[in-house]
Amino acid sequence: MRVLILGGDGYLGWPTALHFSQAGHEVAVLDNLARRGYDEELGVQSLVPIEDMDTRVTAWQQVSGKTIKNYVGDLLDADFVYETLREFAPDAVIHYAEQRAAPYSMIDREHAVYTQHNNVIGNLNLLFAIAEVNPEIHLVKLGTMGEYGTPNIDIEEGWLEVEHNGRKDRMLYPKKPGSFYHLSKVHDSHNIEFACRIWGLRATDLNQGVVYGLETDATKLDPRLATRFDYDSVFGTVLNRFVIQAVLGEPLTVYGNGSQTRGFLDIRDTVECLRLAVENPADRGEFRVFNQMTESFSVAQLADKVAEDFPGPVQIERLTNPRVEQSDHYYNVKHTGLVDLGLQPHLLSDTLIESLFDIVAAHKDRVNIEALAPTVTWKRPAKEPANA
Ligand code: NAD
Ligand code: USQ
Repeated sequence: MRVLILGGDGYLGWPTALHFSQAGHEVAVLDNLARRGYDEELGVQSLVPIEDMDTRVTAWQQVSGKTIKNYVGDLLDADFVYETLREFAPDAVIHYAEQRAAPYSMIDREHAVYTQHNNVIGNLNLLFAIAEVNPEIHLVKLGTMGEYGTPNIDIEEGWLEVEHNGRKDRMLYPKKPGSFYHLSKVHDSHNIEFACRIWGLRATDLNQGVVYGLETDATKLDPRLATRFDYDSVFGTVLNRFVIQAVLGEPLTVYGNGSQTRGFLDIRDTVECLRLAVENPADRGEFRVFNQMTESFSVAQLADKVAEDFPGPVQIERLTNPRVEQSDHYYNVKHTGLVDLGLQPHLLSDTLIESLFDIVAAHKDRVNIEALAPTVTWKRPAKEPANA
C-alpha cells in the first residue's frame, strides 16, 4: 500500500515510517519540523541524538535499500496538503502531526490557542483534502485515551449504547478531557465522525494511551535511525521520565498521591497497531475507534516498578500535583479491537525498562537538569492589570 505519515519526524512518526517501509509498503513522511522548534523554545533536546530528515532517509536507504519520500510543510497550508495527496496518491494517511503535550497547551493563552488552532485546523484541512482529492483514502488518526478522561463507568471503544426514557441509540462515548491539548483531540474526533457520516469518508481514530520505550526493530539497525526521547516536564511522558530520572540519580517526580491511573503501551506496539489498522481499513462511511493501549497502571505503580528494576538507589518524591486531575478514581477500559486484528502486546513485565538504563546512561550529559521539574500549572492565577 502507499502510506503517507503526517508528523513523520516525531517520536512515533519516524519509527512508524520505518516499520511500514520494512513491511514492504511505499512510504512518504510529511512534517513542518515544529517539534524541533518547541525544543529550542523550551531550551531542551532529545536525550538521544537525532539526525535531520535527509540524513535519516539516506541512512534507511543504505541500511534497507528502501526509499522514503520526504515532504516538508505545514498542515495549516491547505494547498500543500491537497498537492501532497495528489502527488503521492496514498491509500492510507496516518495523522500524527499535532502539538501533543498537555503541559505545553496549558502554559498560557497563546499556547492553548496555538495548540487548538494547529491541531483542529490542520485536521480539518486534511479532511477536506481527502474528501476532494480521493475519498477512498483511509484516514488513520491518532486520538488519545485522555479524550475520555476518568469517568466512573467502563470506557468503551469510542461508542456507547445508551438507553434513555425507554429509547435506545448508539452515541459517541461522552468525553471529559483534562487539558486544552486533550480537548483538541476531542474536537478532531467530532470533525472526523461528521466527515464519515456526511461525506462517507473512512476513518480509524486510535485513542492511544501513554507510550513508553525508545527502540523498535528498525530504529535499532543504525544510530542514525534513532527516534527522539524526551525527558523534560513538558514533552517527556511519565514512564520515560521515571527511567531517565532513576539513571540521573534524580528523584522520581510522582504528582499528587500517584493514584491517578492511565493506559500505557510499548512503542513497539504503537507501530504494530498502526500497521494492523492500515492493513485492515475501515469501511466507507465508517468512523471506527480503537482504544490503543495494552495495560493500565497508576503513576505510583510505575514509580515502584522503576525503583524495583533499577540496580541502584532510587528516591520517589511526591510533588504537589501541578495538574488538576482526579485521584483514587475508577478506570476500566475496553481494548479488544486491535487484539482482535492480531496485536500481540509487549507487556511491561518484559525486559524493556532494564534495556533503557544503558541507553540513558550513555547520553545523560545531554540533559538540562532544570527542565526536569514541572513548571506549568493547570490553575490560572488572576492577572494584575497592566497599569496596576
Ligand atoms: P511528536 O511531537 O514527537 O511528533 C509530532 C510531529 O508532528 C512533530 O514532528 C511535529 O513537527 C509535527 N507537526 C506538528 N504540527 C504540524 C503541522 N501543523 N504540520 C506538519 N507537521 C506538524 O509527537 P509523538 O509523541 O510522536 O505523537 C504523535 C501523535 O500521537 C500525536 O498526535 C499525539 O497526540 C499522539 N499520541 C502520542 C502519545 C505519546 O505518548 N507520545 C500518546 C497518545 C497519542
Ligand atoms: N505524571 C507524574 N509525574 C511526571 C509526569 C507525569 O506523576 O513526572 C503524571 C501526570 O500527572 C498524569 C500522568 O502521569 O497523571 C500521565 O502524564 P504524561 O505527561 O505521561 O502524559 P499526558 O500528559 O497524559 O500525555 C501523554 C502524551 C499525549 C498523549 C497522552 C495519552 O504527551 O500526547 O495524548 O499521553 S493519554 O494520557 O492516554 O491521554
